[in-house]
Amino acid sequence: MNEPTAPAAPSTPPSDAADATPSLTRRGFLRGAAVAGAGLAVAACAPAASNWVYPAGPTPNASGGAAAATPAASSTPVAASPVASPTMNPMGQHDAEAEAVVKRFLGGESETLGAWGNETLTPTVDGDTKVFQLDCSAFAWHIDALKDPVQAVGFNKTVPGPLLRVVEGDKVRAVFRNDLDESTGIHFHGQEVPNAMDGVPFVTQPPILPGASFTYEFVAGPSGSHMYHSHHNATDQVGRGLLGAFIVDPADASQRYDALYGASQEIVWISNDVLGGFTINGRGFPATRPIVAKQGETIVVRFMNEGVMTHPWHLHGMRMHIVARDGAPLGSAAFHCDTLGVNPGERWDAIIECKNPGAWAFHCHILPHAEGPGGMFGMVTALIVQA
Ligand SMILES: [Cu+2]
Repeated sequence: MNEPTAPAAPSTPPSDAADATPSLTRRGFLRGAAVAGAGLAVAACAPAASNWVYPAGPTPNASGGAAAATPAASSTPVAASPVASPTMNPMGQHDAEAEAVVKRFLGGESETLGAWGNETLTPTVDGDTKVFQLDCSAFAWHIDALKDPVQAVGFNKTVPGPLLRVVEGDKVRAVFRNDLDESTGIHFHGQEVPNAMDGVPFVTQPPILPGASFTYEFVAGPSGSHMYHSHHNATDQVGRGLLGAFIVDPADASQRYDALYGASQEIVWISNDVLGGFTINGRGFPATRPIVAKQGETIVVRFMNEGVMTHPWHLHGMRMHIVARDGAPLGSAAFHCDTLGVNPGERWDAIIECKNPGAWAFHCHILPHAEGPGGMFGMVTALIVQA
């Protein structure tokens, strides 16, 4: 199976965004998508042929602040014909801001911010054991190109941390060095580890003090989508980014998603709702990465929730086939949906047949997590299906 769509991550910081050289592949995709950009805006901002419009000029919420979108209470919502006519009000500030943020997204902002998380970390091999070296540290992290960076803590200086990938039954050794100014402890969420390897300070181990290291050793299993994260001062540490994906492929290759469903692309999708607001893989719209697929391609999305809130993920244009929860195949209980609630700590695997061409909004349907008076933000991306 192919790795996630990640192109080579440019290291250009946002201040040099104008000189950035985004992935040509992805930029090419996005240029193609720009043709469908109006479609995205329509899909995401429905009702496009609205029965209300903002008046021209600034609105009380035009700054895109946290105030809830209350179009009904805006000064003079105008009941307009659903059929456009020359007498309709011109686009207002809301429209202009919504359009501008979509243009930033389609212009490839996601590739101007430097490294992305979820890059697969290749282990070294010691005899029959796969060895991962991880460093916990604090660093500045950009949620998007315009906001000031946030002070993150994370593994190997990305949020999420590197993707750790092994095969069921592998012997795993993960060495965590703590370069934070506070202690930590690391838990492999979803793995049936020996108790001493469970990573909860004062329950199974002393905290990993600043400057110290701790080595976790276990046999990988069960298979599926799992996570690793801090289990010490976790509201703050996980909230600020000390988290990552731990994927255990089934030992029986016939049970992997490429073999079972013909999935040719895999997206790891880790949500968080503390560091810098509402994020997917450490970034908020319009700096989230689009998923780009060919028409007819089948992809798998591994949803993981490292935040403190439930997020119902909604895909426009196509249904998702939900085939596993917390790493466990659902078998005959697999189901189809277009909106999937993912609770904190849960992982759900979705197979998507990309059969409907276009640029499709893909977002959390708790609307204050995704769209406001300044347009879309936070937990929004798009599935771009190229015909
Ligand atoms: Cu949400």
